Amino acid sequence: TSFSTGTYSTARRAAESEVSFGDLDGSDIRIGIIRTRWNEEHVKNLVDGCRKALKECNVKDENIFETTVPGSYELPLAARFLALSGTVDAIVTAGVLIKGETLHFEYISEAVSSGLMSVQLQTQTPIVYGVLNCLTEDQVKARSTGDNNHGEDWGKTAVEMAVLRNEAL
Ligand code: DLZ
Repeated sequence: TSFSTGTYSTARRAAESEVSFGDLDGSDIRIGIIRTRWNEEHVKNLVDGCRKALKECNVKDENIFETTVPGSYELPLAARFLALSGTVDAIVTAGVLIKGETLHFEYISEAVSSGLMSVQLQTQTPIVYGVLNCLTEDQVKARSTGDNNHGEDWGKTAVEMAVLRNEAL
């Protein structure tokens, strides 16, 4: 099937070698971005990185749908609503959790991570886990700016997984 001989093998080669993810064709791919309003400045940098990568993969601006939620804890349910709407081929979540003085961080991190995994398995819609879980704001900056903007990886992952989904379903 195309699942085993097409994009999947391309993706595997890319993971194992220097093949550029930019080779992926996102020209017919629809991407949803769900971003949090918590830690807005950092999330903006990550979303900018994501959009840059989507552009490099030829995803059209009109095929990118963006919405916001209050905080990371809201991401799984919002992702489920968007996935079930059938309007996107993959979803990028974008949030930043920074550890405070209580156990809040641990509970939310775990809930969001397992919640997003459940949603993508239940809906067969790839959900990119775009949540930074950091101990300090400096750690966030080191992962959301310059040459190490994780948002770029999230965008490329979304296109790769969307292509895989559309081949598999
Ligand atoms: C309440 C809260 C706190 C303390 N910290 C963060 C954070 O660092 N990052 C984040 O995305 N959200 C935070 N929130 C908000 C929760 O995710 C959530 O929006 C509220 O608990 C309401 O459900």
